[in-house]
Amino acid sequence: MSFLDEAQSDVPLLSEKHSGIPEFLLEKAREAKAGVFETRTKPKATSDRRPVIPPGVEEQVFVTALGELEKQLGQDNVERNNKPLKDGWYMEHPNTHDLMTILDEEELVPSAMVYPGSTEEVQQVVLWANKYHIPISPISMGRNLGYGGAAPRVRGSVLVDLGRRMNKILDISPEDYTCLLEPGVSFFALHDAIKKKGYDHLWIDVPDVGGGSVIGNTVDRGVGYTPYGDHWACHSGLEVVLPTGEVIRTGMGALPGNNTWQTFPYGFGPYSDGIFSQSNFGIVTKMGMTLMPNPGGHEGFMYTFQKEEDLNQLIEIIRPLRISNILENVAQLRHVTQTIAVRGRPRTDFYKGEGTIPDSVVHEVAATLPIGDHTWAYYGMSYGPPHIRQYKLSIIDTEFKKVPGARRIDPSTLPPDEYFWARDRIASGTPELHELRWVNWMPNGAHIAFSPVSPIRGTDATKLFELAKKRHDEFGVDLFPAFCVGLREMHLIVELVYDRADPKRRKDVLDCLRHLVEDAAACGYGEYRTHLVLMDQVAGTYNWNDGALMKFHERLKDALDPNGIMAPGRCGIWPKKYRNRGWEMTKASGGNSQGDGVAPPS
Ligand code: EUG
Repeated sequence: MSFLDEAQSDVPLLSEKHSGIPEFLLEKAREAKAGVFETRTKPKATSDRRPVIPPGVEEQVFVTALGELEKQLGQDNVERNNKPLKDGWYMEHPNTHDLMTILDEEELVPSAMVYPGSTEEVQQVVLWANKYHIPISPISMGRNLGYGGAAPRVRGSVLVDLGRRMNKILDISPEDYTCLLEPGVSFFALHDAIKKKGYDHLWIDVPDVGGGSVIGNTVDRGVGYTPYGDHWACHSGLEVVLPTGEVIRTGMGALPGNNTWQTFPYGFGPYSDGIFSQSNFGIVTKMGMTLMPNPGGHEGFMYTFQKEEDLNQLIEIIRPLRISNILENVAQLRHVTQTIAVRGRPRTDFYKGEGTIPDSVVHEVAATLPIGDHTWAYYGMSYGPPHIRQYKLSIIDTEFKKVPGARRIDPSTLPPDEYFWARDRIASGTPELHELRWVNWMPNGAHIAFSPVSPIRGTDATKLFELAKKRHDEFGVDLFPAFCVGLREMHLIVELVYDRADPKRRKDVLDCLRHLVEDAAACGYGEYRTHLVLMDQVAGTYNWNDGALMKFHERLKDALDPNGIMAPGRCGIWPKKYRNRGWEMTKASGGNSQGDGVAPPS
């Protein structure tokens, strides 16, 4: 009936569990957890559920097949998904469904979860899937929250949870500044291991929340906030199990006896790595990652800007500074509404009305914050020893202050629990947990991201902001935009927060997202990454020359995965036997994720 037992159990530590929290963040995690359960009204699921069957497979065949896999992997490593769907929260997330569900939570559920313990066992799972024509869906750790979490796109797929048993750091090289990882290594775990080894000269790059898998985040082309923020660009070398069961190593990994797998990403011949990111062409079982040298000092800085319209001028100032590396990291430019929400209090503390929270209320609350009233807050980082930083920071100060009303916030005036310090740690390679606090804005808070890419131009920033604002007003969703500034482009991340226990609000938010994707595409903008339920639509916007790119992806899919077993539908790529059967999710399909069966094996 209640979730008191869930709420009262302690947060697992990294020393106890591969997905656990490092000691230094335990108190913060306990507070975050209390906040999450304080606003939870969604009844806890208690009853067992009807077992789910993969499409195109008979129940009896499926049961026999699972029995066979149990013999190979061991009984503890094969689980049927017929138990109650237990939501947990970020640190204790489920692999049975999408914790941040936007559809009915029974839509995107696996039929079973399996836990291979080695690359060989991943191969066995893949061969098994081919034998019985069972769709499988790999996850590293399942913390891709806001983009689908652990869920498979095809209901009834068998989830291959790699992280539980494949979570070793295989190598950290203090000479080459590289590491070699398995899928279950989180940013928390990698940071912890480097600290424990005393390698103070090595930095990692972390995203907003550090619980995710380094491999998972990188192959989904996630972003962090140091100069090494483009994770995909910073990886070197993959080991991949193909959909037919063979294993390959990419780049220098293909050369037996090499010592350059993690230092030279390309090897010889076609650069294959690309087809294993945001795809369903293979399961990455090992990945090399480059590490950043400790720059010998760092200094976080922050500026606020008063008016919404300042965006245009500010972005024009940022572009040349960023391209020339005076602004050195992937910084964030955040909107005041999210600044308020990231403090972790529910919206009802400030406003009890319907529709979006009024500007007057937002600014009244903002005026009481340590950083004062504003509309935009820029969080940046300068690296190097003091005299090097001073040179760059003085240029930045002169340029930013050209915006009327711009204010530099002196960090020494900010209390230790201020969000600024979380950004300060993230931009200097220390993982954090603070970000997810804005999920408490709504009861049973869930989030899903709209993530278009644009050049670093004032007109583009303004156009995307206005476009998002218009649709948010229409659907009554508070606007949480943050611009993450890469080297020549920006990822605008708009997080839509909703009550996941309220079907009406879920539908509103999904409708709003579908409009946003459509509106953006009409202006020539595309998303850099998206949620499972939006993948067909987003892939459909990348349709130059009569969909030539998707046709190419489908040819690769049919060649590499003739039985169509590997994560069907992921990133909009459907294997042959699913095509033309209504599996694509569009505006018209509403909340239904399932098509009309699959073609029989040929
Ligand atoms: C965030 C950042 C992302 C993303 C999703 C969420 C964090 C928002 C830069 O990429 O894809 C504050």
